[in-house]
Amino acid sequence: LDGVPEVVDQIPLHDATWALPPEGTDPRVIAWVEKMAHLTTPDTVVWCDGSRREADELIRGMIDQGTLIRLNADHRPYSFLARSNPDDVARVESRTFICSADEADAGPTNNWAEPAQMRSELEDVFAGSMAGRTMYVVPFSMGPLGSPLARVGVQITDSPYVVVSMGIMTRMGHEALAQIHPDTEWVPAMHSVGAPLSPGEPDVAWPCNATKYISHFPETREIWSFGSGYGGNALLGKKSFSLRIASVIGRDEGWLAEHMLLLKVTNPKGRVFHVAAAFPSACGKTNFAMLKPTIPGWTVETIGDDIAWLAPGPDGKLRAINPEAGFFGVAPGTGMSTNSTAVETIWGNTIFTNVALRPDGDVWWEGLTDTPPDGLVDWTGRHWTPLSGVPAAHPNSRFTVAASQCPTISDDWDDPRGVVIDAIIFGGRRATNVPLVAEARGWEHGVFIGATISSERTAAAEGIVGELRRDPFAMLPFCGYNMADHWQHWLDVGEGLRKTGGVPRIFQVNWFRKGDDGRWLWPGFGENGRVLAWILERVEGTAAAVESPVGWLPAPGAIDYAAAGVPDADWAELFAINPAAHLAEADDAEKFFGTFEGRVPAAIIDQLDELRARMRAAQA
Ligand code: GTP
Ligand code: SPV
Ligand code: MN
Repeated sequence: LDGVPEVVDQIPLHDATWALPPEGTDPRVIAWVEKMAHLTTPDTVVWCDGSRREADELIRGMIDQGTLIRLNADHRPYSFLARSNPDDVARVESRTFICSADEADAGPTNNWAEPAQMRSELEDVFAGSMAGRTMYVVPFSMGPLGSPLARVGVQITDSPYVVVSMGIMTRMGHEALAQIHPDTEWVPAMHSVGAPLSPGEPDVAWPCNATKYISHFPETREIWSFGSGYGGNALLGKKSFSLRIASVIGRDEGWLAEHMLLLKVTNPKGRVFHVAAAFPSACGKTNFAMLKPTIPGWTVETIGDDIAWLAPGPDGKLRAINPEAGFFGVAPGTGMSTNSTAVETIWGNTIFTNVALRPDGDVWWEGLTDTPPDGLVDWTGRHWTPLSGVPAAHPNSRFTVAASQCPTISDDWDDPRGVVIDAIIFGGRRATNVPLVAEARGWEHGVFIGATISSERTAAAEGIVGELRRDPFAMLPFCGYNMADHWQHWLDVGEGLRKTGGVPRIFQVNWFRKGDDGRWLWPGFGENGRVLAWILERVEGTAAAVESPVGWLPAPGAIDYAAAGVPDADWAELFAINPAAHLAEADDAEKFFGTFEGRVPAAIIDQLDELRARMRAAQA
C-alpha cells in the first residue's frame, strides 16, 4: 500500500459513464482509487456526485435489498428505517487503532499497532473484500466548502448506507472533489463492510464482518475501516477524520479538533455569545445544542451537536466551526418534553437506525412518548410488547438528518470564518461528587478539569453501561495522539490566546447528579438554560459567585432553581462537596497521570496538588 501506485487497466466496469472520474479530478485521487479497486476487486466503481438523484437511486436499491424500510410518508416523508446486524450497533473501541510510528505518540489511552504490521493485516483483509459489490468513491468536505478552516477527504466504501449517510453528514460530492488541487492535503479514508459475495450469492440486509478494524495512520493522515457499517465506525468523515486525524493535524498546526457541540446564545439584552461544550458520548451534546431555555428572555440556537474545530483567528480570538453538515443523534430519550427541537428536525428526510417500527409505518423509541403504541416491531424485527422485558429501540439507536432541517439552526452555523467562542464547558455523567456547575479558576484549572473528566459509560460504544471511566476532554476514544500531549497543546493554545486577549472562560457542568434514592437531582434539558445563563452572566461580569475547592459556584440567589421545581435540599445536594471523596478521586487521577510516563504537563500536576491542598483545608 506504500509507494507509487500501479495503474490498473482491468477494473471490470458495468457502466462506463458512471465509472469515469469527473473531469479535472486530481490524478493522486484517481491513482489511489485505482489502487484500492485493484486491492478489493469490486464489480463496479461509482464516483459519487452528491446529487439528490444519486441518493434516491441508492435508497431504492437499499429498499429492494431489505437494507432500508420505507416509512409511511403520511407520517414521516422520505424517511427510512435501517436495522443493523445485532452485532454491529456501536463503536468498537477495542478494535480502534492509532498506528503512529512511535508507540508513545499514541499514548496509553489508545490501542497502538505497529504501522507495517497493521498495513499487512489490512492488506490481507481488504484483498478481494468488495467482490460482487460496488465501490463508491465519496469526496467530502468537513466544514463549509472553501472555508480556510475546512478540510477535504475522499472515502471509498462498498456500503450504499454509508454513501447516503455521508451525503447527509458532510458536504459530499463533486464540489468537494473540486476542492482538491495538486497541492491540496486530502485524507484518504478506505472503508469496506468486509462481506465479499461470490457469484450468485445472495446479499444480506446489513452486511458486515465479525472481524473489525478501525485503523488510523496519523503521520500519513490515512484511515482504514473494515467490517462495520455502523456510524462512528463507518462514516469516516466523523470520528475518524474530524477527531482522530484532525486532532493530529491541529496539534501540528496550532488548532483544536474536539468532541464538542457549538451553540449561539442571545441574552435578554440582545447580546450574542457562542459556547463550545464537550460531554462524552451519549451525555447530552445534541440535547444541549438544541436547548429550549425555560428561563425567560434567553434564546439558544444550534451550530453543531458533536464536533467542533477551534482555531485562533486572525483577530486573536478563538474561532470555531462545526465541520459536519448533519446530526447522527441518539434516539432514545428524544421526545417533545426533552428535546422538541430534535423531534421537529426529524419530521422527514431522515434515516433511522435500530429504532422500533409502529404498525402505521412510523417509528418509535423509548422516551418519544410516555407510553409505547400497540403493535410495535422492535429493532431486531420481532413483535414487541412492554412485557418483552427489553427495550423496543436499541439504546444506541440513532437518527441521521441534515443540520439545515433543524428549526433552531443558527444563521452563522456555516459561516466560513467560524464563530468567536466566549465560554467552554466540560461535562460528564456523574451520579456523585461533580457539582451542577462550577467555573474554573483560570485556563490551567480549566484544562485540568477537562483532563480529569470521568463519566459513566453509555451505550454509544461496546462495554458495560454505567461503569465509571476516565474520559479526558470527552476525547478518550477520539484523540489521535498522546492524550497528555493534548493537554499540553491546550495549555499552549491558551497561552497564545492570552497574548491576543482571546481566552474564553472555562466551566464544568453535571446534569446527572443523583440523590441517595437514585433520582435525578436536577431536571435537566430546558432547565439547563438557567445554568447556561449563569455561565454567560459570569462571562459578562454580572453574576455573583462564591469560591469553593472545586472552583467558583453560583452565589445564593444567582440561579432561580425554585422556578425549575428544585427544592432547597436538592439544590444543596447538587453542590455538596465531600472532601474525602474528592481526595480519593485525586488519588485516582494521580494513578491515571502515572500511566503517561512523565508526559503529563507540570501545570496539570500543579493543579492536582492545589486541588488536594484546597480539599485538605476544607476537611480540616
Ligand atoms: P453522542 O451523539 O453519542 O456524542 O451523544 P450526545 O452527547 O449528543 O448525547 P445526547 O444529547 O444524544 O443525549 C444522550 C442521552 O442523554 C439521551 O437519552 C438524552 O435524553 C439524555 N440527556 C440529555 N440531556 C440530559 C439532561 O439534561 N438530563 C438528563 N437526565 N438526561 C439527559
Ligand atoms: C459518539 O459515540 O460519540 C457518537 C456516535 O457521536 S458515533 O458516530 O458512533 O461516534
Ligand atoms: Mn459523539
